[in-house]
Amino acid sequence: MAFEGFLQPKCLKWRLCGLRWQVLIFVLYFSHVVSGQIRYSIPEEMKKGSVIGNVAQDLGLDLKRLRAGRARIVTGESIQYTELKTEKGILVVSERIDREQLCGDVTPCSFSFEIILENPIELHRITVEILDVNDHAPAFPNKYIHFEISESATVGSRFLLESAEDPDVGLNALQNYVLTHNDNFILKQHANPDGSKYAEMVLQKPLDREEHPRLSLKLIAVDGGNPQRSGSVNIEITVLDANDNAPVFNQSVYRATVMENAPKDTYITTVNASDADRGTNGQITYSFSKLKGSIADIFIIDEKTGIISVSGQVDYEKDKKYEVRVEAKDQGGLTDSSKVVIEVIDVNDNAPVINVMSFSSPVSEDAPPGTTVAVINVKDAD
Ligand SMILES: *[C@@H]1O[C@H](CO)[C@@H](O)[C@H](O)[C@H]1NC(C)=O
Ligand SMILES: *[C@@H]1O[C@H](CO)[C@@H](O)[C@H](O)[C@H]1NC(C)=O
Ligand SMILES: [Ca+2]
Ligand SMILES: [Ca+2]
Ligand SMILES: [Ca+2]
Ligand SMILES: [Ca+2]
Repeated sequence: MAFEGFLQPKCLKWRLCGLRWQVLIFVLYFSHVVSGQIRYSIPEEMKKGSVIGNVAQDLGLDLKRLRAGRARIVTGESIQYTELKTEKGILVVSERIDREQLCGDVTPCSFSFEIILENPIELHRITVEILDVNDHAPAFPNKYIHFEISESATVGSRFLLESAEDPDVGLNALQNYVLTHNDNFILKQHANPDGSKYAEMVLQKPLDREEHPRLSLKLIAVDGGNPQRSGSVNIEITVLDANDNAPVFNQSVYRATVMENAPKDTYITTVNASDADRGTNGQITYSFSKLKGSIADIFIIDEKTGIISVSGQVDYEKDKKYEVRVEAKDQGGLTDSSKVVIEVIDVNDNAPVINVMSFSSPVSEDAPPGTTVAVINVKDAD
């Protein structure tokens, strides 16, 4: 029996004796103390002073017995959340009860304590279950999620999204993610091994930087509480360029004229191609394609500006019309071609050439008029 130890001289220090007393009380409790169990359920965050339950009634004790037995709460917890109002026999809230702080993810959430009465000793165990209230909205860690995605990303590409946190439990916790309507992405939701949910965007239709260089979407996380709460995060997508556009000439044929003998650097025409891509993917260089030897000596094209000018001798007598193919190429190697037709305008730069075919000589001075003196062939190149 516990008394034995208590009577031995080992119990010298007061603290040790105190400990023995506790042991003694529990021994008594388990042997012949009247005991009861009550369970109450209350929502978290109730105001201080709110009634949890009528303990006197529920234990079948009258108020006199409560007073006479000096009924009080015994708890091992550092915070005493409840207070016993002996004069009314009720248990009330004495401290803020935040379920999230008290239990975190653990469900059900409860705390227990004893109500003790003396003369004779009675112990009653009270358990208070704390019901969750939907007092938290799902929240994302950041206001923005930024992605840089190439327009060449293939359909089915996945982009993991940040998860939202909702410290409530059960239906009051995060239930669902919703992505604002858009043409390119759909949302896929998954569960982590611990049951928490996360989402990813899956590319459904290829992006096109030339059409939409930026996309703004919104991811919304909702819980299942009543009323429902939600949180959102903005998803900003910068679409990175891919070289998916070839240069395009603004005309299929460029027509121009040039005076023959035009001096070097005389302007003829400008060809112009555009490329919808960005940066080097849209940077165009111009060139003549596969020129026959002589033309290469006559015309030149500026690689950057597309200006075609004279670089050699334009001679109408050799060619009255030049047809040149021009090529535009972006830095990614995509090309387009067009035709330039240059007509040469004649300038009277040739004196008639007189060829004496035959000459009958000498001519006698009395030759009759009409006598053929010479056959002359006149040619004028102009
Ligand atoms: C090329 O042509 C387009 C129209 O076809 C025009 O808007 C642009 O300014 C031109 N570029 C140059 C360099 O002349
Ligand atoms: C094409 O570009 C050239 C050079 O800039 C310009 O002179 C011409 O007018 C443009 N043609 C068309 C059809 O826009
Ligand atoms: Ca809560
Ligand atoms: Ca919630
Ligand atoms: Ca391009
Ligand atoms: Ca592009």
